[in-house]
Amino acid sequence: MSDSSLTDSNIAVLEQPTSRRRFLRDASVTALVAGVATACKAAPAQRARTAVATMPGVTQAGDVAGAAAIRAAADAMDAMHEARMKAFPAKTAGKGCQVLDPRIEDGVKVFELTARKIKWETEPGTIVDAWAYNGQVPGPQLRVREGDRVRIVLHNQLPESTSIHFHGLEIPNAQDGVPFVTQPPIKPGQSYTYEFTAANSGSHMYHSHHDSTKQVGLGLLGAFIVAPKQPMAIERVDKDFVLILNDGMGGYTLNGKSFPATEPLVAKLGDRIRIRFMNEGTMIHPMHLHGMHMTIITKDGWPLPAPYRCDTLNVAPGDRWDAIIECNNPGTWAFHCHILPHAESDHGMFGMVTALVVQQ
Ligand SMILES: [Cu+2]
Repeated sequence: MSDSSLTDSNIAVLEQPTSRRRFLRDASVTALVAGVATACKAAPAQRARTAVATMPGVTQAGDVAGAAAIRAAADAMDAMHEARMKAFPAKTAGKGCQVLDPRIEDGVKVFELTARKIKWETEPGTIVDAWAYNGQVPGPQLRVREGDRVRIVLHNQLPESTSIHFHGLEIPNAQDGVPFVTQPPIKPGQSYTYEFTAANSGSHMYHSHHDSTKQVGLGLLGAFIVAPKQPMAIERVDKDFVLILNDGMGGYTLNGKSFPATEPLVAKLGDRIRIRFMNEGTMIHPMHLHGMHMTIITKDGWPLPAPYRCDTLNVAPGDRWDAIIECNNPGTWAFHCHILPHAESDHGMFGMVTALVVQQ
């Protein structure tokens, strides 16, 4: 991770009195555990001299103890930040957004989805109640080609009725998945079949459209990607990543995980990569990439008349944006939501943070 983002965020945190008080309380506990307090006691005079030398205006002998305490607190905070950073990418149980291969029946691509309650680990030791398709948050990634006939069979093993809406797909009204508008709710224990032709290509989504604040927030969502018959030249990429943003009951997540359990995007120097941003949450998330720009080529699956460049992309709820990145700057680059409370606290980075790793 680059130091510049950490510095900016830390300053923001330090300027918040309530965070500062909470930090000092937590820091004292962490310092004891980490042995930082012991180290401070071992050389208080040295630490105080160093601190005083770097604090203009501190001239009284009585300030020395205060300076030592400030330095000890700073060390304790830095130790917490370092520990979270060094844990990345942390291992957790379960991986969402895995590509689900369809079975083919008379030329139709058939996907089976089972919705049920699961336990989901968002970061090491943080296990939340989730509602999931096929045991994954996000649900499995469905990939078809423009013009394909598609059948989705949903088995509802939830304690509530549900439905699936295919977000962005232009399909017959009866398949739109909205209870009491286009279909009855799918009751607990029932199965339901959707079938349509994938007419418009692009990065789309599927999610519950029943009690959806709760059901989508708990994890009933996924990517539905329709490859175009005639791709644009710029779409020919070395790697194709899906990044689903959510801010529901699992907290601030990228593909169902919070930093440091988020997955880094790894590319080789010279690679051209694609990132398909999808927001299944209820808040806007401006995703900011360090070190390189993004070229935005599609919105909601539709090619932009004039692709544009940016390093911060506002992704609103329901949005899909596709970005191309020419990976021409080697290193490990921070890549995070720039609403800072979604990305960093006084304890270090969390939530909507990952990295683009450009290997030489
Ligand atoms: Cu955010």
